[in-house]
Amino acid sequence: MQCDTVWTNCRLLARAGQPLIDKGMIAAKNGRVVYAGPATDFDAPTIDLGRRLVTPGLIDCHTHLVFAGNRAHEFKLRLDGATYEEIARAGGGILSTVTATRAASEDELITAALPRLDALIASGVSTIEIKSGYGLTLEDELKMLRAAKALERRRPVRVMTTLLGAHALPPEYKDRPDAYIDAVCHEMIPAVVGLASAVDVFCEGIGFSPAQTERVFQAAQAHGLRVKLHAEQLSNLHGAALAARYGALSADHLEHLDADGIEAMRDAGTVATLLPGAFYFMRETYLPPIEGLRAENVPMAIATDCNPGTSPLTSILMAMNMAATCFRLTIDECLAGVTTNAAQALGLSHEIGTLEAGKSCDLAIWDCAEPADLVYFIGASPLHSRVFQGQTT
Ligand code: DI6
Ligand code: FE
Repeated sequence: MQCDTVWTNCRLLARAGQPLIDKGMIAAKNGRVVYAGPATDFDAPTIDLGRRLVTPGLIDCHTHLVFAGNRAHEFKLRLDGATYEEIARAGGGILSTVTATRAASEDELITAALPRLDALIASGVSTIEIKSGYGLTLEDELKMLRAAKALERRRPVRVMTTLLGAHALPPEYKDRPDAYIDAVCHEMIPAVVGLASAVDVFCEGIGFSPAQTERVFQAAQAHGLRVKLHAEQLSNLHGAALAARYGALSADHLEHLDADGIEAMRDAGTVATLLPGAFYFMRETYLPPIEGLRAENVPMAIATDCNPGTSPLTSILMAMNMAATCFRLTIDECLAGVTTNAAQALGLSHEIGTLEAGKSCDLAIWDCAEPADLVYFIGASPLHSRVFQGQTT
């Protein structure tokens, strides 16, 4: 079998949940895996990994990484007792980040995002999803999506972009949410074809209604775009069931998800993306129905939800630790949450998420021996090195 690089002498986790291969090896050609399994003979330049643990490159399948400014001042207000909703209704919250992001140039947005991206890469990430949603005008949403895509040219990472024009009601459309949804459907969605691969909505009391969400989904599908949803985060609007009806890639947050929603997601193959960083940072107490999702074999993904308001989190390892500690996910579920299931939440199961022949050769090489170590440690990242599309970076 032809290959141009071999990595050997490692403890290999080719797929989360599968047994660790103690004497593992990965061979690649032109950036794609041709073999991943027990060590065998290959005639190609070989890199000895010194018994280190190797996993697929990790995937952060839900972030709002591109934004200007920060909201530490609001964090202080919440520590003093204010609620997220109160701050939002007083014109702060998402809209304060909108003001800063509108005032920033595309280059300034890229510069501001790079340190956050570098932190995620240092925690093992090789693929990241980045949403717009802090522009709320056609020009500023496009600016955000271009800045997100530009990060792929600045760092060895794969960026999937999602339009989240329906994130909050901009001041220009105060008291006219349906008119704003018209703009999202007729101006933004047609304009992002080729720049974004999915469309998302914040379906919530302080966001948009299920009826408005459905209009956005219909426009997205009419333009060949997949859909995702911020659903059941603060209340139960049955958004997850609606998203499943439209074949959504994922429904995300889900603290207030009910049994009907779980069944709808099961039947549609919609991934449940858990965002423990927002649960922790917002000091939520309402737990997502993990047992119900587990019982119905709904794939569970884990992401940082990196954003300035509810989850200023820049470590996918920390997100796994929180999912285990706060939501009681198992070690295998945590690893599947940032590999196999996260790939499915991005519609990329054919390309990433496991190490098998034909897929992109994205490796995370760790200074530890056991997968549990990646979930157990809080703080420093044990990442030793990484390979992206077959290239050591
Ligand atoms: N839910 C969230 O937690 C974030 N967006 C959303 O729809 C919050 C975004 C922010 O507060 O900036
Ligand atoms: Fe989010």
